[in-house]
Amino acid sequence: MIRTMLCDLLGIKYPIIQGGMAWVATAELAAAVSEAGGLGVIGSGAAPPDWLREQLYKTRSLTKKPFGVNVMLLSPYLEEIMAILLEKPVAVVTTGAGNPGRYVPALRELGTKVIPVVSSVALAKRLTRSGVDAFIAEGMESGGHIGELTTMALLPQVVDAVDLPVIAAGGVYDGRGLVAALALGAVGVQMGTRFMCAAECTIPQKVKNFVIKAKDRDTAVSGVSTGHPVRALRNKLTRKYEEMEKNHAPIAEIEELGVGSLRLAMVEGDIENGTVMAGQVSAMVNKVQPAREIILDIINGAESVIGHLNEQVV
Ligand code: TUI
Repeated sequence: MIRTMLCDLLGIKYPIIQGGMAWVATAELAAAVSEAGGLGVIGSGAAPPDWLREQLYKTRSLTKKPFGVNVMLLSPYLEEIMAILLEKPVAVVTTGAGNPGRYVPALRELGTKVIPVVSSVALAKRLTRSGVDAFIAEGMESGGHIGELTTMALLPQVVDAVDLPVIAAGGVYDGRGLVAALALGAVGVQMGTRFMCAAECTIPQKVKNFVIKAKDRDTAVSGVSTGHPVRALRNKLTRKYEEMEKNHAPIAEIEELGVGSLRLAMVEGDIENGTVMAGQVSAMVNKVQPAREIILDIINGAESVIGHLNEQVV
């Protein structure tokens, strides 16, 4: 049994947080992860407020355990999304793609733990002053919107720079990843890609199969030239990005490619023309499993790794 202070901070059994993936992390997945002893997280992405209200209602009907909501700070509905989270507080709010500073006091006032995802030391340092509860240090192995540093380099730097608990994200798949994160000073992990293939995850089977089929070099980073790098599984759309970026197409034209493309993949199941955001560990995902099985595999794996570490050093 692997427990850390993160378990006490969030009221969960295992130090595992599910990534708040837009269009992927719905009530069904979040509730299943929370029921299994991790922290399930609804990914509100750029979804309208009514969608979030419905997901919150559904999650609360499926679990009485703590769960969270990820707020994507570039959402066109940001103010309305925050208003919902202030009206009916959740245990945890994670944030991505920006600085949540001005929302922190009101959320904390209601007892909501605020955990921003950071991809740089500078942002983590800036945010310590706004009163957040912990950080998720996310390396560029992750799927979706990413920074420049790898988890291996970023995580210990964030751990050294701040006095708050740090959770590792990016490149974590199993017990080995959890133990590695703990060794680098993290108190737990956040995992997205592996939970895409949870049985309870509502994305089309076609998308799950695409992740399962992926090999080590099958993700690509698009949008570096626009300042919004995104990692996704290689397909017709990422090849189009590559072509346009090579030809120095206007930034607006490149950004246009991405509009609506995440929904196209994750809801419509169009794995060629949509953006199938997924991390580098896609290659390790080889089957669909219930969320509970995923979590127990990670925890049992981590225990076994810890047990064998001493024998490994000769
Ligand atoms: O946010 C993510 N991953 C995401 S968000 C997303 S949806 C999206 N929609 C439109 C454009 C881009 C993405 C898909 N995947 N991960 C957490 C994360 N946050 N990674 C990097 C950051 C980040 C980046 C810049 C956080 C803060 C930041 O700058 C803030 C500042 O003020 O300096």
